[in-house]
Amino acid sequence: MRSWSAPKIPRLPGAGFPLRLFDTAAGEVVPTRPGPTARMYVCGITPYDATHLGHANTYLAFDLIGRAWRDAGHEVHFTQNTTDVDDPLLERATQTGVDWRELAEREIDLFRTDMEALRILPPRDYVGVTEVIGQVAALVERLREKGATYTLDGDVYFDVAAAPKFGAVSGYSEEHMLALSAERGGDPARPGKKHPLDWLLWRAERPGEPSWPSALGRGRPGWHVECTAIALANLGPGFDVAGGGSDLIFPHHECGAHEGHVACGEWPFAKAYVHAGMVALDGEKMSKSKGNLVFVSRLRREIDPTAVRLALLAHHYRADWEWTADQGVRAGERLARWRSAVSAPAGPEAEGVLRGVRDRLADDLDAPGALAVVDGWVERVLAGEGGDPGAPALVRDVVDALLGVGL
Ligand code: 5CA
Ligand code: ZN
Repeated sequence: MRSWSAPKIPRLPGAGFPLRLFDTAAGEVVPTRPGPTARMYVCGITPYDATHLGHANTYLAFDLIGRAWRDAGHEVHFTQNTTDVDDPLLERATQTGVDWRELAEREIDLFRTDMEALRILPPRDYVGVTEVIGQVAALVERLREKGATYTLDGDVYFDVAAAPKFGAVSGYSEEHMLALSAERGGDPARPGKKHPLDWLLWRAERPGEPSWPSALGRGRPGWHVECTAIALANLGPGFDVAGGGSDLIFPHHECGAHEGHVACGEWPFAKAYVHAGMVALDGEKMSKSKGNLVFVSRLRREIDPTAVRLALLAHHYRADWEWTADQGVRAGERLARWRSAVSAPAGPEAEGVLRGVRDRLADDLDAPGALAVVDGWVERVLAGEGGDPGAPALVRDVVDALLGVGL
């Protein structure tokens, strides 16, 4: 699938610090140790509605990771899927009388435009599940050959008993897992399953639903296995970061990790599982199913998209927080101050800004700390301090390359 276009990234003097990130599986901040090419998989949208601020917040977190790795001298191989066939998409298409393919195409297009407006670095591989059904089915086959699956009325399930490390990613209790499974697309109560936490790998054809031929019979992929297959095909096992919002910790990333483990015999499937916090509106997590959404496409007509990005950066990526309109106003004011300061003929030396922003981002993406470093320099310029005629241009480049904020 076509990705979106990449913003230009200015080159900065020297190199950034090694990046440390909070790994959900480890339960602590750990150093990332990528090779010359850092490999990252980030779960993409289910395209049945427009991009909201929660999505934007999540994709911004992984954009910062890509920028920090690049700055530290790595190439970045970034892969993202689109869940372009799944129950919520099909349900929405039926409700609105639109063909599911048309709905997906329209929302993916809007997503690309939103990502470009927010200067999110594009994935190298942007893969729609419907483009790789054969790959997904082949992975399910492989899991079947390993004895990790069983069939129930034509549907193929992963047998959780075949995953010796189940729970290692989320660390959740079985009770909590059962509750989340029911809430997030699983079917713990389905009669005939060996264990309530067994998950669907291949859904046999149902009347009126799209399906594809495969060695497993006609049908379509279950959710988790699509990401495992796409990550494996593009990045291989043992990649550096698997990521998404914290609502993907369980079951999505937990299940995917064990599919990868059983299929490849390698653990961990991803070296770090990184999760962004949830953005809320009116006291509840923003979600397409609840409808309490602030769409990026609408917001960026009201305020400068660069201010939208700054408003998101003002929160730590792991925090859960609630959107309020005044945050957009404050971000707009900050943007105006920054723009005014980098337009000054000179400013106090900016090496410290470069070092400070690098330092804050390397420490588990402390974007609010990085903004404070820039604010400090900006306030001095606006108070009339000069000195170095090269400083404003350097700050402009630092903010652009590392924070993705174009001044
Ligand atoms: N297609 C699957 C992943 S394979 C999916 O979860 N799609 S989604 O459209 O529901 O979400 C896309 C990404 O945005 C996921 O990483 C999800 O964790 C994140 N996300 C969804 N809602 C929010 C929210 N309110 N705040 C922050 N991130 C969110
Ligand atoms: Zn995914």
